[in-house]
This record gives sequence, C-alpha cells and structure tokens, in this order.
Amino acid sequence: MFSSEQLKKFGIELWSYTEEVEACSYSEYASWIAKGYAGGLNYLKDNRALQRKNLRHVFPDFQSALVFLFPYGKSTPGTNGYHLADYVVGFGGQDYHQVLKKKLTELFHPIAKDENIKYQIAIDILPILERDLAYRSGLGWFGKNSLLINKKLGSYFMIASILMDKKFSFQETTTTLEVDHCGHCTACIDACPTKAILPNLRQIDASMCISNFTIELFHSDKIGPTGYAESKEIFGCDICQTVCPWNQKVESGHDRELTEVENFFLNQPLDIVYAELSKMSKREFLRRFASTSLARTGRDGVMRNIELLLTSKE
Ligand code: B12
Ligand code: SF4
Ligand code: SF4
Repeated sequence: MFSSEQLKKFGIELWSYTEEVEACSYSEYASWIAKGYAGGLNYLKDNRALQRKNLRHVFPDFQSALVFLFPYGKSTPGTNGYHLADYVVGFGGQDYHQVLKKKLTELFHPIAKDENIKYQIAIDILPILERDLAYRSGLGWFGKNSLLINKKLGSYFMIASILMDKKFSFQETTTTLEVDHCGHCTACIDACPTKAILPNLRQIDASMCISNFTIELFHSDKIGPTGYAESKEIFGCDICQTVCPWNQKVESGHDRELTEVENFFLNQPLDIVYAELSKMSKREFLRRFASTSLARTGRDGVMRNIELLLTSKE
C-alpha cells in the first residue's frame, strides 16, 4: 500500500492493519479505573471511558484501521544533568500531535480521495486505547511498565492510527498477536523512583507517576509523588524505558542539531533556567515554546516542576 520511499519520507518505521473493532484489554482498563489508579486523569474516568471499548463508539463507520509507529530516538544528555522526555526533543522539538497528523494527512489523503474512503486520524486525543489497537495489529506486547514494546523498535515510538470505513486485503502485513518478551525481567519496576509500576498488572498507578505529575497535574498538585523532587525529570519521564533491555539498541540523535528547547532547559544550570523563566512573560514563553510539547503546561507548570527539583538540592 505504501512504498518504502513514502515510509522513509514520513519517518514511519513500522505499520500494520487490523479489522478488530473491540479493544481486547477493556476489562483491564475498567478495573484500573475502578481501583483508582487513573489519579487525576478525569478524561479517562468520565463518560468517555466506555467509548474506549469499541471503535464504532468513536467512528461509527469503522471497518478497519492502519496503525503506524513513529520512533523518536533517545535524546542526547544536556550539560545540567536534568531531563526532558525524549519525545519532547524528538520530532525536531515540535509537538508530535501536529507533526504526525500532518504527515499522515499528507500520506493518506490522496489515497482516501482516490478510493473514496472516509477516515479519521487518531493520535492521543480520541477516546481510544491506542496501545491496544497497536497490540491487536500485531505491533508489540504490553511491557510490565505498561508501554507497548516492539522487538525491533523497543518502546521509543509514538502510535498514530487511521480509522477507515473500508476494508483492505493485504498480503504483506500479519495480524499475529505478539507474545510477552519481558520474561522474568523487573528492571523497570526496580528503577521507577516513585514505585508507580504495579507489579504483575502491566499497569501503573498514574497518581504516583512522574510523567503524569509533570505533564498533566500542573494545576492541582503542588508537592508531587514521593521521590519526584530527588529525580532529574523536568517534564515527562523515561526512566522505565531507559532501563528496558529492549531499548538498549535504540539510537540516540547524537548527530542532529540541538533544539531550542534542549538548549534552554538542559544546557544551562537549572537555577539559571528558573531565573530566566521568572523574568519571561507567559506570552514570551509561548512565543518561544508554543510549537513544543511544553505548551501543554505553559510557563507556570514547568516552573512548578523546576522549583521542586531545586528545593531538593538546597
Ligand atoms: C493517559 C496516558 C498517560 C498517563 C497514564 C499512563 C498509562 N500507563 O496509562 C500518563 C500521563 C502517566 C502517561 C505517561 C506516559 N505516556 Co502516555 N498516554 C496516555 C493515553 C492518552 C491513554 C492511556 C490509557 O488509556 N491508559 C489506561 C490504562 C488502563 O492503560 P494501561 O496502563 O496501558 O493498561 C493496559 C495494559 O495494562 C493492558 N494489559 C494489562 N494486562 C494485559 C494482559 C494482556 C494479555 C493484554 C492484551 C493487555 C493487558 O490493558 C490495559 C488497557 O489497555 C495514551 C494515548 C491513548 N489514547 O491511548 C498515551 C500513551 C500511552 N502514552 C505514551 C507515552 C509515550 C507516554 C510516556 C512515555 C511519556 C513520557 N516520556 O513521559 C509516559 C510513560 C509512562 C508509562 N510507564 O506508561 C504513548 C505510548 C507509546 C508506547 N510505546 O506504548 C501513548 C500510546 C501515546 C501515543 N499516541 O503514542 N500517559
Ligand atoms: S514514567 Fe517514570 S515515574 Fe512513571 S512509571 Fe515510568 S519510571 Fe515510574
Ligand atoms: S524493563 Fe523488563 S520488565 Fe520492564 S518492560 Fe522492559 S523487558 Fe519488560
């Protein structure tokens, strides 16, 4: 369906296809919500929860989906020893939602137009269990850290899908489900600084997760999970990915140009970063970082995180 030139041009490493309309792990999802592990993530708990069970609740004409994995690689450590989630500095430092949506539109819109296909692109925003969708397309297994892991790519990728009102017959893709390759390993569980990973469930307690605290709970929570302040995580967290044996071969973007967001947050002492942010108006922050994932929390959210990290150093 897609030529290797097209896939290369759009940065797609792997893709697959499924006609399975029902999520196979919905009961795991529902019990996670019931046990209170979604923390302050209300959009996972409200009336949108049930929508995740079946893709026709979201896209009524669903017949099939194409699922794409977009790797973002490991970031190069900066000079101040702190860390931004690698997806923030991947994708050229731009917010991946916009970047990937643009790529998939460019890739798929001409095909959809030619073949009269109605479609919807899904990246994070729709109430869909995207890891489940990728799992049932055969693209990986649920690791103990809950991330979807692919034998070739590890877990350093974003998932983006196209829901369609038409079926295709493919010879080159397989929908054999991937089996578990974590085995007896517990590296992610042992390394998580806040003990957020729930052993034996392949899920995390989001209320304990640094990623949730630093990206999502920027309004409500002032203190953060125990262990956060001693970490090095300014925005997001990759610790349970960094230690995973399946990610050891993932390449880092050593030879690429540093993005503005890396230069500002990682290549000057953190107290200077904080002082610079204090002087910067919210408008100026958005002018510099609006196209990055940091726009989600804005200046105040990032400053709250940095303040906590600096307090523990005093
Ligand atoms: C909410 C959310 C978060 C929350 C909650 C995380 C979580 N684990 O759910 C927070 C803010 C903490 C978060 C953090 C991160 N996220 Co996030 N997040 C999402 C979002 C929007 C929804 C996830 C969701 O529905 N969670 C609900 C819970 C119940 O799901 P779950 O824990 O995975 O549980 C499943 C498994 O346990 C499975 N399961 C358990 N046992 C078994 C057994 C079998 C046999 C099977 C089949 C399944 C199964 O069933 C459950 C239901 O599917 C998705 C996008 C989307 N729409 O899907 C991105 C997404 C999951 N996030 C992503 C990323 C990259 C991250 C971070 C790495 C970002 C960062 N660097 O900080 C971290 C990783 C933290 C971690 N260890 O998960 C990627 C994951 C890519 C991948 N390789 O898996 C996604 C898919 C976004 C995307 N479009 O690519 N995220
Ligand atoms: S993202 Fe960080 S805090 Fe969250 S589960 Fe993984 S290691 Fe723990
Ligand atoms: S660190 Fe080990 S247990 Fe955790 S996801 Fe990777 S392979 Fe699985």
